[in-house]
Amino acid sequence: MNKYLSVAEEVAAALGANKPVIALESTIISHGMPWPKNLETALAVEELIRNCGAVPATVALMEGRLCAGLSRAQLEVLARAGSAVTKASRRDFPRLLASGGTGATTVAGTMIVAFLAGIRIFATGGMGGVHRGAESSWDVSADLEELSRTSVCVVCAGAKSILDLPKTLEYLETKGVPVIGYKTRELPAFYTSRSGLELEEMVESPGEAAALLHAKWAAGLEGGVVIANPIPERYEMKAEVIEPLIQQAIAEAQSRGIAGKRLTPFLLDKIVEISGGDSLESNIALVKNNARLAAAVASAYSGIMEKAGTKQ
Ligand code: PSU
Ligand code: MN
Repeated sequence: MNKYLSVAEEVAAALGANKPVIALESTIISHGMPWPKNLETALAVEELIRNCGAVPATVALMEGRLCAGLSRAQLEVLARAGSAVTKASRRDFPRLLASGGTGATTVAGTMIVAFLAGIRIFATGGMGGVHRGAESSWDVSADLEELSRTSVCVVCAGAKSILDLPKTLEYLETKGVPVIGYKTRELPAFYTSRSGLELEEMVESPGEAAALLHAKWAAGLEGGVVIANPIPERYEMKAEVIEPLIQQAIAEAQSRGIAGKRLTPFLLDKIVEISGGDSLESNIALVKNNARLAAAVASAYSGIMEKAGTKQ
């Protein structure tokens, strides 16, 4: 047992009984949405997962511990503190663990803790990727490296076009990460269901997705998988509406010299600010949509593992 790992009782019991468990990230709470919508959404997503017959495990580093499954009070600490909480990716873990610090985990950070805890399916909004202008800034999210090495499935709505989506797909291909469209052959672009970028793989059902995960990992092919689930049509934003806002946010980041780990949170914040509440409502809707799909995939995956007579 990893001495830094702390798995909530409910989560440990579910894993022990081979019941579906869904990991959730906390950067989306502290850095991705404003108070109090962030707490409301975190609680609503956990409840939705329970209603789907799975157990939620929100992940964070709390006082030097890698936590899978947070109490309401812990969720509230992360939500109230917002950007004052460290954004924790793989690079930041050692410092926080050694100093007893607290951090909100990114997609990469959440994958690490999920895997250590034995959780294979993780639901979020959007993943990190290759930033626009990466040819000079070299800004490539650690999420992509983590996907290449850690065997967790990330269910997301693709990636925001704050990123360079074609380069993000190229990078994932190089790293051997399957990107699977859920009922689509096109990479979804977070607020919009379509990006015009073709995907190599698609599945039509949660069972098909679970079978693919099982095949990959049972064959000894380590590493993550992305299930790209388009935002439901009624919550979609028009590309003509969101794209200029993204351009504006990127331009402001550039003129203020914002780079490194501060860039993504800055862009997320700016887009919410300049779009009024619209982008936030779309964001919340797609996270819930991903949680629902993740629960269905996790149930199917548990079924396969049960038949195979092994624990997840
Ligand atoms: N993209 C979003 N919402 C988010 C993030 C990205 O649409 O909340 C967060 C996730 O936690 C992701 C992180 O893992 O930002 C990526 O940050 P960076 O680009 O610095 O790697
Ligand atoms: Mn970066």
